[in-house]
Amino acid sequence: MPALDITLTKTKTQIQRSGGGCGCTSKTDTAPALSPAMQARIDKHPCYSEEAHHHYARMHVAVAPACNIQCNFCNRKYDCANESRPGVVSELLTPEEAAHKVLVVAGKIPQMTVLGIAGPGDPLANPEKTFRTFELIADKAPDIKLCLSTNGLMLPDYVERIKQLNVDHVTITINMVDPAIGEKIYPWVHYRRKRYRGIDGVRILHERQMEGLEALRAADILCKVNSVLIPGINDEHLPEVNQAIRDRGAFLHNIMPLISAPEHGTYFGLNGQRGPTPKELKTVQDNCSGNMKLMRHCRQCRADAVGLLGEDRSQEFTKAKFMEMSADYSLETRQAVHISIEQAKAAIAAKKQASVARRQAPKPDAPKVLVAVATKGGGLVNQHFGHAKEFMIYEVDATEAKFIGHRKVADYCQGGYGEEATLAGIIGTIADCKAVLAAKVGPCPHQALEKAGLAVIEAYDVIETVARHFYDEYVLSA
Ligand code: CLF
Ligand code: SF4
Repeated sequence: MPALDITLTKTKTQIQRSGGGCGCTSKTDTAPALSPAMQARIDKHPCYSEEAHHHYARMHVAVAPACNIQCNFCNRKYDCANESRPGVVSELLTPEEAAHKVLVVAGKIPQMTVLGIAGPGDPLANPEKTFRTFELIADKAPDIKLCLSTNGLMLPDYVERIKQLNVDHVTITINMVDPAIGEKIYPWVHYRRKRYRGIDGVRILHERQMEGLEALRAADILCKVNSVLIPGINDEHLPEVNQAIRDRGAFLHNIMPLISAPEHGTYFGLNGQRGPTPKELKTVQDNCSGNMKLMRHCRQCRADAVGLLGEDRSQEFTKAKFMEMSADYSLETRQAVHISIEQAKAAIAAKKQASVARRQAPKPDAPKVLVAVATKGGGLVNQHFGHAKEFMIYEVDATEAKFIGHRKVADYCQGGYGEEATLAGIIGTIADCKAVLAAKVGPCPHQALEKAGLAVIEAYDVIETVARHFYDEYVLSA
């Protein structure tokens, strides 16, 4: 793969000020700087490194069907909602089928660097299948990082085995550190052949999660904590969770929105429990930022997800398809691809640096603004507006352009035609932004976006460079 040619081809600035910035008052994610050794551990993990997620992919294999707890946001027909979008069903695989699938995908998508087991139930409620899968992959594809996501109930029993297998990344979903709050989330827990209902079960879960977290720290395994934000139940409690996990050495906190559509048949979905708005999510994330790294780029993947975060290539690798494909894993080819990705990353970093160096001194009252970016990955503005299924949202101010999340949308251009209602929905989703940055925007959406007060920036370049360019003109035009 050649190094990326990063060229600003066209930047059209039709900046309309529509009253101040977004009024954001977010704290910066000021986690302590990482040592080079720690940086190397996350450099190619798309979930643990925001930068890596532009370039490197992950895949999951669905080998773990059983679960040992009940979450009120989960329906057992579907994948584990702690690490997946509810309402998604994955095809179950044996460890041998899973290992074959990994080798196939590793050959076809050499930028896939991480294999995660995240369901469809809890991986540690299915320890033999989970660990057998890891063993097979470690043996045949030693450059692939192994990753595990669990509700934490059985984690203390398996940390030693996890360490032996060289699994360096473990996620625990922790939604509370107060069992009284947990009672509203977990109706029962099945532990050592006994079912515990209500607060008795939640206490066991809480103690085991804390114990597991400390055991991971003692074993020097990187731990990410996922927390599902449930408005009215744990929204005000999550800063306490954040403090507790930080005290026990968690590396990263991922606060994800509850998804509770009634058609998914979950307890919350059927009882009218709503999920948070993007603004509510950001507020809680901001309240928890400042002392540890916060993940804001999670896509709540399926238990058989394949590809870059934000793209879903799982349908290219269904069981019927991958069992017919040959496993053409090649360590040499993969290493060559990774070298060219690292070269592209270095070129992007140099461009970002140059755009910062060229900037004029910011005005003291310069606002923060949000911009919506259409990207296919690579850290670039490089996608047509009409093809975007999500927009990455960056918050830009006088000092930085910071990724703060993504918003899913229906793609506007289906079969070459754009639907007016779809366009209105997209504009509604990004209405709090001041600009759309895309490789190309058709005349019709262009007009509609400007009418809604969004500047349209057409460019093909590093995201931060385009965002900064827009911002400088936006502020200057004030
Ligand atoms: Fe998978 Fe999870 Fe490992 Fe990543 S996902 S097991 S840490 S390789 Fe990532 Fe997907 Fe979010 Fe999970 S975007 S749902 S955080
Ligand atoms: Fe469902 Fe996952 Fe909770 Fe188990 S841990 S009940 S699979 S969401």
